[in-house]
Amino acid sequence: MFCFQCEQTAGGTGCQGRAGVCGKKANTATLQDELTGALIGLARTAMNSTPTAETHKTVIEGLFTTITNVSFDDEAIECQIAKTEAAKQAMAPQCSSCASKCVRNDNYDMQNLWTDNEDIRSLKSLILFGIRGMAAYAYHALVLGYTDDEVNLFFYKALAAIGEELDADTLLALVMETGNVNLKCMELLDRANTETYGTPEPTKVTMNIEAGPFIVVSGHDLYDLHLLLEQTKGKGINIYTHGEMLPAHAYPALKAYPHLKGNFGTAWQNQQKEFDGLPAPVLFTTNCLMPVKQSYSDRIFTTEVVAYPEMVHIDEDKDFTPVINKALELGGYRELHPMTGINGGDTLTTGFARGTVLSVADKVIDAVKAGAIKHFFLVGGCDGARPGRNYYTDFVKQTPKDTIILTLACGKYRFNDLDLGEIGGLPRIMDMGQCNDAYSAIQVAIALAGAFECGVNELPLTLVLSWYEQKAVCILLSLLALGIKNIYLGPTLPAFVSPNILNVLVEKFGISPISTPEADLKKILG
Ligand code: FSO
Ligand code: SF4
Repeated sequence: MFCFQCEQTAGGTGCQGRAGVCGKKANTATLQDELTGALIGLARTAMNSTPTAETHKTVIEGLFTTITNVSFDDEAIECQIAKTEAAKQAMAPQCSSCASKCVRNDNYDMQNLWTDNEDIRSLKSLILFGIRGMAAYAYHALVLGYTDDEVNLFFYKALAAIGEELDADTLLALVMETGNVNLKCMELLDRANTETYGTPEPTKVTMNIEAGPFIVVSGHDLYDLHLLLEQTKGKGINIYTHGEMLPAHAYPALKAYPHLKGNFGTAWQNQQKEFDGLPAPVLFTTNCLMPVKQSYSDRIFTTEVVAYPEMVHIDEDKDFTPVINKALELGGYRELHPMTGINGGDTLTTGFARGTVLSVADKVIDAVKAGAIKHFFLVGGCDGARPGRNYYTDFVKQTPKDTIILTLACGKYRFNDLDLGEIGGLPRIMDMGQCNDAYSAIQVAIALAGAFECGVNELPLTLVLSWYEQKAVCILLSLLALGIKNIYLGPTLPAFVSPNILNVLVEKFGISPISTPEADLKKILG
């Protein structure tokens, strides 16, 4: 196997041998490559044909399947490969019986990519990993009935390009296009979420778990959470979010359910410890699922493209009865179970998406003009297991009192239980939502730049990002496509970015690796 798509890749260079650091086995990695190769074959066919809504769905699901910590299940991946082949066959039925093969629609052997010139491999990896992340967002929008043909058709263009011999300049342009299209995709998901569930409102969320049966819901998919809330109504079962599902509490149509009680635990990488002995089932709607430990293996349920061998998978009919029955059988804690975040706080506040922040834009602008707010930091992205990620906790703790910290995605669990006080009635830490709510952060930055009549790069705003998997890749590409400069990135730089391509990113965009909170803060604040 060879895989270097995430931040924890072995030795900082690539996972090889029998299994990856994430627990993905060699055979699974090979099947994921086969699936990607088949998706390139499908894209090649689609470029000269008319893909349907069903074809788009197949591509979106296929790409989403290959994101880190989504599918560990060979059978599910084989099924996805068969689906991809069938979609191709539907577009070009003559291909399979053609006597004079033109190879134009053939699947691609991913070994060609992994063994290519390192700069070409690097650029193509940025595109491939970027569209994998984007596919997850397209999926969440699609289940709510939102889709965009510019986004859909770009998947084919990008996939087909990975199978072509293209020069670095052409690929670099496509890397930027990936960022631009992902911005559209995040906007689509923002629209899907807010039109369906309302504009997020600032909401305090407890980490304490009440006595009685409960279900923990992890991942990003609000639609799955909604369906589960409906199906558990009046059953005496409470629902707790986990990881990236925390911002769901802020959506009016979801917080209206009285049995949506609070948030269980912290970021994804702590799940093996936090789920040990859990008297409740956990439903995974997306990443990040870790290899399941024996001690809680009877209580993990998956849905969508998330899959793990032997765990019960809830199909598209979305009948959550097995999860509900498991919650009733396990019965939950006998009495209130106190839990805290990593800094000891037991309350998390979320819901500062663009709607809320822009509604107090005047207040924010006045505070900046009066000198009460000196600087904004966007400290966001993924969490992960590396010890170096303490940087983000220390960084936030050390920010001066006249600065605001905007945050999003699961990296916030490093500091979202801290109370850093307020500036003019606004909390100093504002959680804008999930990783895809980077769209909200971008909208706020653009609005502030408009109010101060300057460019986004001239604002007193610095982005300090943490990355782990492929959604972070597509978000980074969107920020670069917008021309945002001087981003701090950590905890390490992606293994798939070659030294030459890194030079391009540093020269064009001033990307810096994080160093120490002290040194970086000194550099930023002068
Ligand atoms: Fe985190 Fe996992 Fe949202 Fe990622 S839970 S790491 S960027 O999946 O998607 O922030
Ligand atoms: Fe390794 Fe990450 Fe790939 Fe898993 S997803 S095999 S940890 S590089």
